[in-house]
Amino acid sequence: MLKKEYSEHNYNSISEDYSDRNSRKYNFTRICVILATAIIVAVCLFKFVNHFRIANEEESVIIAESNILSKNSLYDYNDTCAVVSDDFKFDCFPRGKSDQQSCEERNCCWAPTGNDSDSLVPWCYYPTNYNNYKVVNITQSRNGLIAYFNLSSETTYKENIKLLCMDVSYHTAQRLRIKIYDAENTRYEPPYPEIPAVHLNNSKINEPLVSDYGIVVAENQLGFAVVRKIDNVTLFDSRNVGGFIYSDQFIQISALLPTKYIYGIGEQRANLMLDMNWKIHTLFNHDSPPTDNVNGYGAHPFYLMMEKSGKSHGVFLFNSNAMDVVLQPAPAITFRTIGGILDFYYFMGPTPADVIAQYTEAIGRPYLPPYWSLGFHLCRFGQTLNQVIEVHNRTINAGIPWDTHWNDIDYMKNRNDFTLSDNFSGLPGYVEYLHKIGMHHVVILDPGVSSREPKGTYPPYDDGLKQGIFIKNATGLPLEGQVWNKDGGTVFPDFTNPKTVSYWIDQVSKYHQVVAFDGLWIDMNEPSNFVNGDWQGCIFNNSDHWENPQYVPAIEGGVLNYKTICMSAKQHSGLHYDLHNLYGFSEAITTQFALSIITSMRPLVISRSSFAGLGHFTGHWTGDVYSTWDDLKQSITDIVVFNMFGIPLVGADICGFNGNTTVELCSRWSQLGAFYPFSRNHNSDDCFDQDPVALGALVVNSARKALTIRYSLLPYLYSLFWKAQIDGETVARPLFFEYPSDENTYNIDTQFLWGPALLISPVLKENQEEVQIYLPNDTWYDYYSKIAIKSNGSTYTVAAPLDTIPLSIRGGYILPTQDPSTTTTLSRKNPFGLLIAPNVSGEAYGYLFWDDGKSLNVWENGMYNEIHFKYQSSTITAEVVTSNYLDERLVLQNITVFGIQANPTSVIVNGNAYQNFLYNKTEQALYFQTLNLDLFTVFNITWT
Ligand code: MIG
Repeated sequence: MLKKEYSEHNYNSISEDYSDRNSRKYNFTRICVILATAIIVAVCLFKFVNHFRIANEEESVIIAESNILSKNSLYDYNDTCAVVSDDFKFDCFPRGKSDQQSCEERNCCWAPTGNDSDSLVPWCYYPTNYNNYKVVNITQSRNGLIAYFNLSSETTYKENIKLLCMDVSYHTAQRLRIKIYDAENTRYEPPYPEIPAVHLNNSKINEPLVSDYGIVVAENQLGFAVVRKIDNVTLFDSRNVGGFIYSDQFIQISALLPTKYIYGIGEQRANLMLDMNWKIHTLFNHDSPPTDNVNGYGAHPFYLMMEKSGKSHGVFLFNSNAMDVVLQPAPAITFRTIGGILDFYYFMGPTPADVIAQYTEAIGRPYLPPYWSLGFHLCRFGQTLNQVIEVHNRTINAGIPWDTHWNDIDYMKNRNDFTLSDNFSGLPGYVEYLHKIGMHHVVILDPGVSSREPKGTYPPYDDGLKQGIFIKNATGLPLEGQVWNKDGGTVFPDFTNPKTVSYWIDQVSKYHQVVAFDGLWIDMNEPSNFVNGDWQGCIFNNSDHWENPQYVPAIEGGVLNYKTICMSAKQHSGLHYDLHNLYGFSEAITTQFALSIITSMRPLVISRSSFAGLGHFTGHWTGDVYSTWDDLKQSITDIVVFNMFGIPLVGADICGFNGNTTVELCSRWSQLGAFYPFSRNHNSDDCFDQDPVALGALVVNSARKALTIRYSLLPYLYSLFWKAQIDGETVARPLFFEYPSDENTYNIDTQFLWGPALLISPVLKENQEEVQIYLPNDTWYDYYSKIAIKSNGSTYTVAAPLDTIPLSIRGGYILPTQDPSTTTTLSRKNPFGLLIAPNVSGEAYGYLFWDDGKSLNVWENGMYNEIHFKYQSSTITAEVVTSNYLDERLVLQNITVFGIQANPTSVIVNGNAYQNFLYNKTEQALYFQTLNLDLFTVFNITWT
């Protein structure tokens, strides 16, 4: 039989890794392995009935065993329960208090360990043979294989799905999709992001499938494993671990993992390298200041894992329902979701950068932000227009580089969207002035629209009602909650409804005629609600089914509609129960689209709530962080993790949002914040002012110094955003992305990189004027002193005066720069420069992407320039790869070359002798300051 041939072929190539694990922990009877090298047989027959009938005796015995467990036979207990060591116990009673009886009623093992409060090990856990499905009928399909899971015993969870189809498809050589769904009934699947199904080959019969992964499934067993073929490492092994359950409102799958080096799974305040010690990450979008163990604003069921070999892979569960993701020391992971289907994507890397590129290829590459949005932003909640203008003047007078002034809900009348309060009547004039001096303006929008204004006075409500675009309750009327709107009622546009697109464009564009904002800040879009559910409660048919299902993930408040709208509310694309985690994402897509239509420019949109794929449309800020040293440090992890989530345009509120800052904290935060990809100082309404000038000379100096460096490096930063858009690279990244074989870097959460080359090592503690930094094996140059450190992977102490943030440049790279100015509008007119940092072989490479910084679709239209730079054998050359954006002359004026041991005797620029260079012996740096070269023309600079 064809099937068998595959099995045998593949068994050989992957058997080693799991067979020894099997002999230790699992009792496999037969292993049937399916993988690559396949002939395509596109038949998927529903032979399950047959298979069910011919189930062999051995199988029946296993089922019987698990049933008699509840009778607590000692033999069975030893065999299937006692053998499970603590770290491998998968929780069979994740909610409520279990005891022996209730545990054994679930056919699970009961073993109290320690006392209730200090032991995290589950007392009630699955036996090794917990097997309520059997895999049957594995067949090859055109791009992978199909198998069926047959329900063999009911669980305590209601409505177990009788027959599941597992559809394994080989998308690319590095992307594998495993979709497990109800074979007989349609279930909810998220409408976005739309993941393009690319396929490995167009499959000529007999053509081997070349892929980095293998998939292991076995007839009459449960689960599957994903294997990295090249070294036979099992990356995700769900075979016979935990309790695989697939019921209507409780879907659970567990898997053993190869290491504990796991990153991602957000949004939640957590360590960079996640804690495997029985940690639960709950993904259910929620308005709460980032707090340990509390579900955050966004949902990203994605993780990246480093393997022992330094290789890396990623896993994405494409599911938008509320879920718990549990990490335990085995190491193992459990996904527990209350709806939708299991739809896994595996990304094989092998580098962490590759994993993210493969992930964003699936969920959508990051969008290219407008150039001005990479400048500094200033904002606060709780200010009058007069105060806004005061802050404006003092910041300008202090010479702080700055591009965008923001306004919070203060500008609104009665805190209603698309209105202007009387004391902000001067706002349109102020925005006009900002534009005149080359600055920009962003306003906040909440998704909720006031529902209790007098009829005919508030078009956003009247129009929306007429167009029927608000989220509805069971009676078909708009669900009414309460957010900021002073008049006591709020309704929520349903952004999954196509009609809402024109509604939103209409409202935003009318308002744009009043205040000519350049970007939108979308807040409260979890969606947040000050009442639970609806003013009237969630009085819907069968309401418990949705509001209070059998299993509720470990969310704050304990009730799904806590501080949000009813789960039973109706949206165009389904029930809010399923769509909740997509609300902010759907608003972000619509808002981005509306602004592009209205302004015909690349918009800036910053969203608080997010889901996988948001970065294709907007940026994100990390919400209401506290003005504490702890949250200052946490922001580094948050920024690099959101880069892994494909949202590189991300930042935390500089100096902290909640609570008053201190001068020193705000000084250090201004330094670090100058290196957030999205750099904005923002503050709460109940705090004293924290714009740099308000806090005095130290903060002003710190902000000015760090932001001046930022502005000079913007061409480098912008080029990184180009690479993110084109190739899915991260912009801000942790050290291990660049040094995946250096285990020392795996847990460094106090330093991060811009691209491959700029290392940022901020001070994160009070009263410190030096900082310990880790420098991986490479040549590094101190940004200020230019002194080289040839590190073999060690920790160094570097000076960090109160107004200075330590920065290092990595040998081997060329960074494009531009003389800084007080706005990007001005700095974009300045001459360019290059910082050249040679590696041990005296070489360096770099590139510049440049366009007008604001048009839509520049990449698609090819309206940009791409220039590559090379330094080798004391010669600098440029290669113009693309030069379609010719509106501005780009002048290269300054070059600084680090690590030059001796003063050159002669320098030749484009064939002519050049005298005007400067050599600094202490710095070992060579300077050119008056090159006046055209960047579009190939040049050559060489010296001896
Ligand atoms: O309930 O608009 O996270 O940045 O200043 C608070 C007022 C509403 C929360 C946002 C914060 C913003 C604030 N908003």
